[in-house]
Amino acid sequence: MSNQNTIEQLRQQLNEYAYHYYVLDDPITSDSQYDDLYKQLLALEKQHPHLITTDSPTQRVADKPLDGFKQIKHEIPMLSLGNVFSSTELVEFDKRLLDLAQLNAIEYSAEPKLDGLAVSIVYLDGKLFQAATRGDGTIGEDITANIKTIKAIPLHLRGKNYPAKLEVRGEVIMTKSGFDNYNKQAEIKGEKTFANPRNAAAGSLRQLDPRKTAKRPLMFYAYSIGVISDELSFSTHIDTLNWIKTLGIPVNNLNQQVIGASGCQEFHQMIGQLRDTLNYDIDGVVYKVNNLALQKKLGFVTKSPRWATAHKYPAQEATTTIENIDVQVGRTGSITPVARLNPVVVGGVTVTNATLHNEDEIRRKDVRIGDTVFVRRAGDVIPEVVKVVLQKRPKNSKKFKMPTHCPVCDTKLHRIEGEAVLRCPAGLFCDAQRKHAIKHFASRKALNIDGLGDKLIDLMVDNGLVKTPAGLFHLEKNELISLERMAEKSANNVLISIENSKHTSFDKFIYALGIREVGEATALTLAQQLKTIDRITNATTEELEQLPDIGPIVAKRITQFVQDKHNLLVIDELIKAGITWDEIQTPTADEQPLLGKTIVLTGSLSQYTRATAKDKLIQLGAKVAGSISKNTDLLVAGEKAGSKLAKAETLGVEVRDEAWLVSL
Ligand code: 5U1
Repeated sequence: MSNQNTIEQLRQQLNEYAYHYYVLDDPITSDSQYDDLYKQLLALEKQHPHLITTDSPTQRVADKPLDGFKQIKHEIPMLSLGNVFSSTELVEFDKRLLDLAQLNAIEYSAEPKLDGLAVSIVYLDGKLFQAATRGDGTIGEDITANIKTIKAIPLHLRGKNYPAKLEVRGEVIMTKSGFDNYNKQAEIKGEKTFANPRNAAAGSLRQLDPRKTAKRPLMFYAYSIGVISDELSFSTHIDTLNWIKTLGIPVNNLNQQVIGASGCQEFHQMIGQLRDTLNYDIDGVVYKVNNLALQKKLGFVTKSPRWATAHKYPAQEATTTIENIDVQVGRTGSITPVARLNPVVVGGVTVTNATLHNEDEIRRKDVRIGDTVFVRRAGDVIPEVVKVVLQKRPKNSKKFKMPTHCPVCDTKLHRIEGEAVLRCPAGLFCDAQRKHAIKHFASRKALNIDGLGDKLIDLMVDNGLVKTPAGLFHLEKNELISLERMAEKSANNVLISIENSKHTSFDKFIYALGIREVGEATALTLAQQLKTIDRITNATTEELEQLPDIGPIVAKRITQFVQDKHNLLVIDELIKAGITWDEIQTPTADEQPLLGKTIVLTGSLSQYTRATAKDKLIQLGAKVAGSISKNTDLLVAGEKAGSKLAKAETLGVEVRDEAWLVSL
């Protein structure tokens, strides 16, 4: 084969791999195989520089920084979108269009609205010619050199059926995982970090040196076309997007065709539930009239199309000021610094406190009292301080110093080597830990003591009625009635609930003890494998490590817990107080269809968090491993599965999807 043919074949192969990876979301090669081919191509092009073409995969990164960004006028203005913020406004939007179109129902393309940067990319004769930011909608900046570094964007369109000129519009984003990695690395190198993935994507595209942009984990999803030289042969927007995909350009795979306001509302809800599990930020969804002729008929209002609207979600991030910083004592004595904030609405909820995690984090982010900060609240996660707005730091900002003694019991705090957190070692003799331990013991997944809420537990501990979980079983009615706002009937109900909780299951009892790192799944393993409390309290770390899914850290936590004689005393008192459980049954093969199987999880899952999926697999009898090896029986691959999937395929490991896990 001639050098030219080899080079062309290598390019084709690399483009095909990229298409499967970025567009079809279905990789067919491993990263290392891709890299090998890339190196072969690079070497051949070096030997034969006259054969280099501008659309070769090796030509993504220009080797010189730009002097500045040229301005580019968009041939067709890049419009913005109108907004609806509620289902009432959505119904009004739909009704307005129904009236104008004289129809009974309208079909929409419903799409996630990515929180990135809108860009326009022009292809001439299939070759990426020019890319620009949206700018003010009429004039944007020439970011061609930077856009070319994004591997998801083809330098040459796929196939042969593309128009002479095609402008594709869409959003450049930075993935959440890429953003976290980028910020971590930037901190290590003492470089500028970004407040959120959107700012990171924007900052990356406004880089004058494309070699720097090339190192940023950027992604692109197309959502419409602009200028096109040929007449479109499609009658719907969704068909147009599907065609864009065949040209090798990524299109979001969550886009859906829906009917009417109710279909839009369902989509809004469904994407809202997925929001936290997605690897990119979204700030809403977009509804677009699907029929292109109807779009044309409906036309525009000033700067936005009448036929489309965005339906926003509450923002997950806001800025506010730090009024003070103090510390909280956790269930296991961990000391967490907490920022007391000027109240601010984040994700639809008023936030007054945000975690600062630990002393290292405060130092790393250089957070001070008086600072203006970005606060983020996503899903069930505790609000956290993400970044300081240094430009707004007041002159009198105050550094925070971690306490040396527990703010609740005054015991000297410890920092265990290798751990980031400070701890109060006083255990159940610290009132804060007492309260947490009793709350955990009574919680739904533990002994599930109805009517024993956090406030009541605080009152009981503050009034000296209970000191350990075992104390609950010695409570007297008159003691309860003596508490603030506790009537006789409520006191009776609480005592009945406590009595009813005495009979439980062994795994729930173990979970209720609140051993660090022992969640429900580990508690179940301990119960099923060791069967008696004595075997658990006498087990060595080596014995524990032999059990399915118990690693050295968990094993150490368990032995540390039982080495503390106060904990053994509490277990003893609980049993003496009358706590019982049925003998634990060894699960049947039917209940544990995955018994003995080693399973690896990869990619992002939409229905479960990774932790829940792991728990479910363990409950089904599987051992969950972190990496693929020849001993892996099965890989459960979610969305965007990458190198683990490729490795599994190379090793011939069976691969299943999330639906399979759900069906089990
Ligand atoms: N998914 C999507 N995002 N987004 C943003 N589609 C979409 N369309 C847009 C914008 C600004 O604008 C056109 C409908 C005008």
